[in-house]
Amino acid sequence: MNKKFLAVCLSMCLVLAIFIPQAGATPKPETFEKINKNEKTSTPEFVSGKLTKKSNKKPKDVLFSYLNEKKETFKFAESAESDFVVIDEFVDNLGFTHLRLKQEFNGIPVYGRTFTAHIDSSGVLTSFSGTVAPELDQKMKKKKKKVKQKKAFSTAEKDLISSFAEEPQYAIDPTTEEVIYVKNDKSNYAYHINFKFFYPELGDWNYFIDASTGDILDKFDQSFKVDAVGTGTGVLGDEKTLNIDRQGSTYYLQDNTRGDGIFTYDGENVHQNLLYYPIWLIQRYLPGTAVSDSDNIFNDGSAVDAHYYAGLVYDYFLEEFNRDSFDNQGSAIKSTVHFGQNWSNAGWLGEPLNQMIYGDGDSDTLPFSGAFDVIAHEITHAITDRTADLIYQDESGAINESMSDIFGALAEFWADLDPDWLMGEDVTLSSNGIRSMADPTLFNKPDHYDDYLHTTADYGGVHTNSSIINKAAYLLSEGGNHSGVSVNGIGKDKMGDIFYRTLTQHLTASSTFSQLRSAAIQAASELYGSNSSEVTSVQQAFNAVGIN
Ligand SMILES: [Ca+2]
Ligand SMILES: [Ca+2]
Ligand SMILES: [Ca+2]
Ligand SMILES: [Ca+2]
Ligand SMILES: [Zn+2]
Repeated sequence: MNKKFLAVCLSMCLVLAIFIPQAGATPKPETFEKINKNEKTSTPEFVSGKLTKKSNKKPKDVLFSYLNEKKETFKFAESAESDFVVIDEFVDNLGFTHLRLKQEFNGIPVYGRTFTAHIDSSGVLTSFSGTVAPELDQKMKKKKKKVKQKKAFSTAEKDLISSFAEEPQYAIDPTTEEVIYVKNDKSNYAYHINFKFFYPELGDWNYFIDASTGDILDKFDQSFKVDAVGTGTGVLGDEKTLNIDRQGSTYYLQDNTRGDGIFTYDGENVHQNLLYYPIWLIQRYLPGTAVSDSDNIFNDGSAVDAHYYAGLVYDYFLEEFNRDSFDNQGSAIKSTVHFGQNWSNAGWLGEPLNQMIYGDGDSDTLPFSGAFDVIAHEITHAITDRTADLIYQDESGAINESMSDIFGALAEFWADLDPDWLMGEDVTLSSNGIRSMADPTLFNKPDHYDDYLHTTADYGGVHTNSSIINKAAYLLSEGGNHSGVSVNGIGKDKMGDIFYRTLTQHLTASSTFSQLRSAAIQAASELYGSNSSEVTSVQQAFNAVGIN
């Protein structure tokens, strides 16, 4: 990949640009791996990096030969071919093959042990996630299945019925499956019996009956009410309900209700200026550790807000524009909080990372994920990446920035979270924001094309000149007089529809301000008719900021 890797920040980044190192620059290893280990089994639970060399082999074969080479590390029983079964495979629009697998032992599924692997278009394995149930060949050696399925079922059902005042009415027939059940370092042949019911209350009970002794090994309810929702306290001290994921007795900031999920990680302040480093090194530290909690009450405010607000931004684009995540294909939204040290910024990291980063702020600022408009701003960068893909420099870069401010503000109005036309006001204590769309001059930004800042800093002043477009968008929505031009406001919904259509249908990588004007007029014509008052308002708004 020789494409420029770009960190797009909320305000001017600390770095100018990050390039994949060329030959002769920082030596780049042919392969490297970053392993997160499971504390109990000391086997890997998430491995990422450049795990294999380039290859023409099938993705599944690439993975299996990697696993077979690492058998001692992963501690599976026999061979990748006999212990792992591919249950899903697809290629995404970037050419990555996604494999989903499950673990088996002698043809019996190991409960809950599923895995994902990503293989890039050059046949390099880039990640393998999931924890292998280790050493089953040893652990299962002396175990015998002695209990009949019918007996196991009645043990489970008796226990279930005795725990409710009234007998549960099954929503569908209970299911029974033979599994290997692994818990606390113990592995057993078991019957997994599942009961789903709505009466006398919502239930989705799983029983695991030991196939050797007939005892209940474990039972738990995984209906929505129990394990999918937690609570947390945000940056500003407000309490929020969170979509979470429970794995055993640990709760994770993983929202399974939106697209392919929303995942929030802790960057653990590992490095002051990680963005200075080459991409392969950054990848060793990102996305970080999944944020978890033992009692499902999350107290890390920056993680709580990053998680909650990312979900709300997902809802905004789905509800308003029928857009399913930033790529409109439901891609997972990942955020890393506690990025850097005293970093007063936030950013979207493009290919190949595709994730957000949030700093903790400094003495003048709060953790940046505490601002909903900031999160909407960053996710809009991801949408721009997948649509107009505006080059992050000069006029196209300023349009890129402005689109993020526009949808950052519109999302804040949509969510009705103390909305305004300011950006970042909730986390910037002393300045009450970093930009104003209503009056850019409050923050020394231009509100007319005559005042366009010509500079080489900040990719050509993208965070400055964006305010010219911001002002036009504000005027289009709210109306008003500016530089002697009167604009009839059309409201936030129509302004948003016009800019969304402009961004996703008409702008291109190198669009200029003038081309943006034409594109917005085109979008408004398509939406409301070429002689509509909306088209007239678009013309007025751009006239008012001097863009012809
Ligand atoms: Ca807690
Ligand atoms: Ca891009
Ligand atoms: Ca606000
Ligand atoms: Ca705001
Ligand atoms: Zn930005």
